[in-house]
Formats: sequence, C-alpha cells, structure tokens
Amino acid sequence: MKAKITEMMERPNVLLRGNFACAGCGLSIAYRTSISALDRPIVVIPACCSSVIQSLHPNVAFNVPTLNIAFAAHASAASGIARAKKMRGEEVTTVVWSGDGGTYDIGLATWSGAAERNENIIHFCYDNNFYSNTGAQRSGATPRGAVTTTTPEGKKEKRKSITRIMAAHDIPYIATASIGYPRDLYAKVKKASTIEGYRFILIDAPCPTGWLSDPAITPELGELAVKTGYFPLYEIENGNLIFSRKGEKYRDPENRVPLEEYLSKQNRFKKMTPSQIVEVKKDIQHEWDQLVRLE
Ligand SMILES: Cc1ncc(C[n+]2csc(CCOP(=O)(O)OP(=O)(O)O)c2C)c(N)n1
Ligand code: SF4
Repeated sequence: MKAKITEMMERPNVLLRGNFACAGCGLSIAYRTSISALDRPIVVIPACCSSVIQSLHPNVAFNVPTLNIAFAAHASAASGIARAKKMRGEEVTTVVWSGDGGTYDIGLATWSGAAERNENIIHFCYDNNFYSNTGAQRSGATPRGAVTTTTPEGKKEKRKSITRIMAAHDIPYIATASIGYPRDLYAKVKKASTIEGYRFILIDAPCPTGWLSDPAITPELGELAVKTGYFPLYEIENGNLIFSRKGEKYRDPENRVPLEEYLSKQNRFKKMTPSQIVEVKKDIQHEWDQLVRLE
C-alpha cells in the first residue's frame, strides 16, 4: 500500500487549535500524524500529557472518540472496545495512545496480557523518555545520564528496550518511528492499519519542556536521534526485523553523527561526564547488536 502523508490535509483535523500542548511538543505532532492515518479511530488514553492537552471541559481538542482511563487500564479497556465493536459488526480502529510511563512501566502488565491474547488493537507509545505530565520523573525509557526531577544528578541506568520486550510476545507488527520522519511514521501507521491483531508503534517524541531544549528544534532532535543511532528505525513483522530505509545506514557506527551533537542540544544532559557519554554510546551499540539478531 502506498501511503501519502498529504492525504492528511484532506482528512478532518484530529487535533484542534486551542489545545494545551506546550510549544514545540513532539507528542502533539506524533498524535496528529498517526491518528490522521486511521479510519474511524477510537482512542484510549491512560493518564499522561495526552489527557491534559485535550483542554478543559466543556471544550475538547481531540476530534475523535476518546476514552480517558486509569493509568494501568489502557489495553484492557481497549480490548473490551475492540471486542464489543466486532460483536456489533462495527468497523473501527481501536487505539491505545500512551506515554512511555504508561507503556514501559505502569501499563506493562495490562498490555502484556492484551498482546498475549493478540487483541485487535494498535498500541502507540509516544516516547518522551519520562513522566512529563507530573513534572518530569524518570521512567524505564529515560536514557542514562538524563537529569529528571527524580534523577537530579542524571539517571544511572540505561533505557529499557520496550520493542524487544514486545517482540517476545510474537505479535504480528512492531515499528519504531519518529516525528523527525513524518512520512515514514505515516506510512507505518497505514501499514499497521491493514494488519489484524496486536500492533505496536513506538514514536520518538521530543518534549522541549522536560528535555530543556529549544521548542523550535523539536523535529531536528527527532532526526538527530536517528542519525546518531540513538533511536533506530525498523519494523518487526511476524518476528522478522527490517531496518527502515531512512535509518538503515546508521547501523554502521562510522556513518553516525557524533552523539555529542544530539546531547548538547538538550540541557537535560548537561551534567554528563565524558565517561558517561562513552557508556551511552555502548548502550546504543548494545541495542543495535540485539536488533541485528532479529533480522
Ligand atoms: C496509578 C497512577 N500512578 C500515578 C499517577 C500520576 N500520573 C498521572 S500522569 C503520570 C505520568 C505519565 O507519564 P507518561 O506515561 O510517560 O506520559 P507523559 O506524561 O510523559 O505524557 C503520572 C505519574 C496516576 N494517575 N495513576
Ligand atoms: S510537557 Fe512535553 S509532552 Fe507534555 S505537553 Fe509539554 S512538550 Fe508535550
């Protein structure tokens, strides 16, 4: 299927003006690009920035049916919706739209059950690397060295590999995508929408408020994450990993942009020492080495 991102312009705007997102919010770009690609979406949202940017009652900026649900309940609520709609013969696309806190940590048990049952859901995780809504606490997605309100000296541990945990569930489709490459993101969402069962899309979504970065460079940070090898782009279809055309060349460390260029544009990394930067480079290479084994 050939997906053209320009068709977004012909579709209803899923994220209306006057929403409460911060300037340069990567999550709002991810949301608009992803949800626009879907036919008749119903979106289930656990507690996160996406619950907040919807605006205050009686106004609402999310222009699709949306269920706000308790943090850990997203995939179980979505399972019920998907099954009920199927019983009634109604064709919808049931979506979980969760932050990394809701996916890597607090909602893990719920989505693991739904993935094991292969429920007919597309699970999006917009990954801004921490719990931004409650003031930037560390999550399992926070990279080593990043300052958060609960790691004031920089996080000591490396980031969890959520896609490899998801892959262990043998679900039919997994993809990584970035707001720095919106065409690639849009095409992956379109593709996911043609597949039945539990599908997972992890989207790198910079958060200028918590990353202490310039809101004007949010898409550039998305690109740099790919070009430095920090955020590899790939799909895993029925267990087989394929690196995406946009990011494939960065599997060779020689082709990568120096990581320092990415780190220096975010004040959350300002306390990192040269030896910690070496550690993060090792973390990045470790993840690539593990991914290559799934090819
Ligand atoms: C069980 C439970 N624990 C904690 C909270 C408080 N809480 C609400 S949103 C949130 C952070 C969500 O983080 P994430 O999923 O990464 O999304 P983001 O805020 O970054 O968009 C927390 C801790 C809650 N609502 N429920
Ligand atoms: S705190 Fe970050 S993720 Fe949340 S709305 Fe602001 S920029 Fe977006």
